[in-house]
Order: sequence, then structure tokens, then C-alpha cells
Amino acid sequence: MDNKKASLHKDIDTVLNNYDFNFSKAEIDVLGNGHINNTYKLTTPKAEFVLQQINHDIFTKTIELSTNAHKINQHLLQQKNNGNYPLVVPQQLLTKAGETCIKIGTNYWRLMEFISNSYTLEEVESPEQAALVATAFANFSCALSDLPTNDIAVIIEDFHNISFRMQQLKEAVANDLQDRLADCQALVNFCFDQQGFINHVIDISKKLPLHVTHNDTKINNLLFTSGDKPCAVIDLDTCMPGLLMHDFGDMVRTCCSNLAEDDTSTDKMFLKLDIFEALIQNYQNAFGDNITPLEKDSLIVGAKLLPFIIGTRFLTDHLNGDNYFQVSRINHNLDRAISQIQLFSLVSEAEPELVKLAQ
Ligand code: ADP
Ligand code: GN1
Ligand code: MG
Repeated sequence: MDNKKASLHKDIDTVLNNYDFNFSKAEIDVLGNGHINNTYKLTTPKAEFVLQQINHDIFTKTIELSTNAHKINQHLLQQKNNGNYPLVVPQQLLTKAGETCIKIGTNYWRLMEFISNSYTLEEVESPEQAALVATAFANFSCALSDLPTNDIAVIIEDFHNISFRMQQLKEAVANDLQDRLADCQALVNFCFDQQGFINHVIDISKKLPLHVTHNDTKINNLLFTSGDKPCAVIDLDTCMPGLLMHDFGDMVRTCCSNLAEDDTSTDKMFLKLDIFEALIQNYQNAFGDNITPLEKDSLIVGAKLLPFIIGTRFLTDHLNGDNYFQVSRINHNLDRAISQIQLFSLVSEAEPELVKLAQ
């Protein structure tokens, strides 16, 4: 075992000693492919768990993060007991001292129930499956609709604020810390040319009501069980007050492209319109009267905004030297930015058709 691995195992042992369970025979495997935290599966003879090291550089409000998740889980459980929430609610375990997370050295950790026989998908394969995905994420938001937004902490300020993200891009361009600007100047210019769209987003955002939203509704933040049926919404790290269009937009971003988030074969990219139709129809239906007409109109704005905002964030991180999103190859963030900005262009071009599909 190398030093890094040994030190990781030592930290994990220290973390687990704080929980009231016998982990002496636990097997540890790496889980998932998130861009920020490190997540592990613990398998013991009696039960399975998810152990997560929360990236404290990014999630500086770590205690608020796990407290939010705890409050949300409690609320969802109550809704479930009242017959108002159909999905499973994976619980965060409390330490012996009753804490929602634990600090070891400079790192924060938390432990959650692992939902047995569950798995994630990176792609939606059919409109029927998309309908289930949209309904699951809408059920999640509906069940939280009576949780006051003031009770939930803001975990990352201005997370989906387009003005803030454009300002960050502007600073990254001005600094050009890694001398990378020349190779992506055209993409940068394209982003700054979208001021008309940006103004529209700013305008509509002011008129929309706040909900407790998930803010990272990627398809791989939904657990599925046999028959590819959604069984639980996971990754509550960025749950905080937000807009429904953001959650809808991230679903579209990760379900409606035929290519992966970092695939640069942009000439081969297309939008899966049948999937989009299933998403928007079922999302709106699941809300019933709990969504306003303006919120319904905003869903298509969200579908354009999420690829754009995440594309600009990848581009900013590329210019800054890949400090935020984990990368696994040279120019990985640039590739992600190219792909997401192309997706933004495709969604924008398809807008008249998308509006019809939403009727
Ligand atoms: P990240 O912040 O790294 O995206 P997630 O909370 O999404 O972390 O977890 C990473 C992966 O771990 C998920 O994609 C899923 O495969 C698995 N996972 C997370 N929570 C659970 C759970 N409660 N039960 C089963 N698997 C889970
Ligand atoms: C990050 O960690 P992960 O993969 O769930 C990011 C999201 C992005 C996503 C892009 C806190 O989510 O905002 O949409 O990558 N999370 C944070 O795939 O920045
Ligand atoms: Mg995740």
C-alpha cells in the first residue's frame, strides 16, 4: 500500500470509529464519477454504506451542507409517511455525538445508507424512462414545496447566477493564468456574445418564486432499481433555495444530448426531442397546480441556461488551471466547455420546436 492510500485508510478508520456500528470487516470501493467529492462504498457482512469525503475547498459550508441534507431527509420521510412521496429516502447516519458530519484533520466526512440493488445511469434510453426521471425529480421538489426556503442554508452563494458566472469568466480571461486563452478565444467570445440571452435570464429570474431545489439534477444523481425504475434522489450537496427552471434545465442537459458531457465530437451532437417532450410533459404534469404559468414558460429558459452556465464554468476552470472540477485528461475542462456550449446552441436553435413540445 502506498503512503497516500495508507493515510486514506487511517482517516477512514478514524471516521468510522465515530459511528455506532462494527465496521471491522468493511470492504471499501470507490463509487461514482462526481467531479468534486470522493465517495466510497463500504460493504460489511450486515449492511452497506456510502462514505463521502466532502471537498471542503468547494463546500466551505460543510456543516450547513450535511445539516441541510438531514433536514431535507426528515421532511421527505414525513411526506413519505403521509403518502406524499413515492421514492426511498437514503438517510445520513448521525455520529455517536449526534453530528451529521465529522472533521478529521482538514477533511469532512459523512456516512449514508446505501440503497441495496441500486445503480445510476449516465444516459436516458427511452421516452418512457425520461417520463419516470422527470416525475421523480418533480416529486422531490413537490414534496419539499412546504419546507420554508429560509430553513435551508445557502451552500454556495450565486451558484446558478449567470451574472456572477460571467464575471468569473471575465476575471479568468483577464488573468489568463495558464496562457490558455489563445486556444479558446473563439469560445470565450461566443459566451460574451450571448448578452441578449443573459439579460432575458436575469429578467425572468427576478420574477420567479424560490423553492428548495436540488440544483444538480444530473441523470446520475438519481438511483434506479430493477427494471430501470427511479428509486431515490441522491447527492443533496447543493440543495438550497433556487428556481425550478434550474433543476429542469440540468435534467435536459444530461438527458437530451446523444453525447457525454465531455464529448467534443460536436458535429455529431443532436438533441433527443422525444426525450425532451417526455421530460417537459411529465415534469409539468407531476406539479399539477403547484407550478405557475411563468414557471412553466421558464422551463425552456432553464433548458438553455444550464448547458450555458455549466459550459462557462468549465471554461473558467480551464483558464484558471483546473482548480475546481476534477479532470482526468489534458484540456478536459475545455472539452466539457466545448460540448456544453454546443449543446446550448442546439437547444437555442430548437427553441420553437421545444415550445410546441411543451404544449
Ligand atoms: P458526488 O458528489 O461525487 O456526485 P454522489 O452523492 O452523487 O456523489 O454519490 C456518488 C455515487 O455513489 C452515485 O453516483 C451513486 O452511484 C452512489 N451512491 C450515492 N449515494 C448512494 C446511496 N444512498 N445508495 C446507493 N448508491 C449511492
Ligand atoms: C458538479 O460533483 P458533481 O459531478 O455532482 C457541479 C455541478 C455541475 C456538474 C457538472 C458543487 O457536480 O454544478 O453541474 O459537476 N457541482 C458543484 O457535471 O459545483
Ligand atoms: Mg453525484
